[in-house]
Amino acid sequence: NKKGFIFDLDGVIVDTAKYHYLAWKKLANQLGFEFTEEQNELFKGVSRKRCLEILLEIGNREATKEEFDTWMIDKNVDYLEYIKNMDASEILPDVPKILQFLKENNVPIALGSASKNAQPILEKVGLLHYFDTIVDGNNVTKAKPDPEVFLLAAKQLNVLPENCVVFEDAVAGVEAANAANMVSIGIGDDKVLSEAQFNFVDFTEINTDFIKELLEK
Ligand code: G16
Ligand code: MG
Repeated sequence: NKKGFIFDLDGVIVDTAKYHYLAWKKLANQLGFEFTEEQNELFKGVSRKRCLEILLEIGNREATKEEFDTWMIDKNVDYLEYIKNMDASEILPDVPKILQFLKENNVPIALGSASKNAQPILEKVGLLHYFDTIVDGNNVTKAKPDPEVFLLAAKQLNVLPENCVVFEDAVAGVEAANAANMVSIGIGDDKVLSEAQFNFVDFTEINTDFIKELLEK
């Protein structure tokens, strides 16, 4: 039974959460309220539209349809400015080691991200060539915790969902992987990601023997 590996982007491959945070904070401040890093946790793995809805709830602000659309665009323009100069130095530790090991073992690899900016980011950091397919905010209609993004990735890899392994840093993403009947591996705080089947602080804690075991299961 052929295996497939699916990686989330933000918080797993690169730490773009800090740039998303800066862009949302700028918008919040323009609208006259504060937005904390703690509140930003709720935004991880969540679609841009849903993020703005939550932000407006936090600030107790109403928006017309027109304002809503404008603010989504404003946030993304700022975000793109923050990530403009991203390069390989922003890849999280030991991510290339795992990707390389999977490639050497001919394991198909997918990206499963909520972000509409996923492909240009992978290009900037020089990891695009590892991915056999990219499923992101441009291809899915239902956001995590809905399993759509991961099920579509499995389909495109031509691997059964139960033979897929997902790396995720967000609660919504771990829930999505579990709902897809995949092996969920939480990257980050195990108290936050308690629903994950396995948990590691980051990829430096994952050795290739562990990956081999997953491949042989
Ligand atoms: C990411 C981030 C979210 C962000 C979403 C949409 O998801 O974690 O904070 O809101 O993408 O991003 P964009 O505005 O670039 O389309 P993931 O699934 O990669 O962690
Ligand atoms: Mg993420």
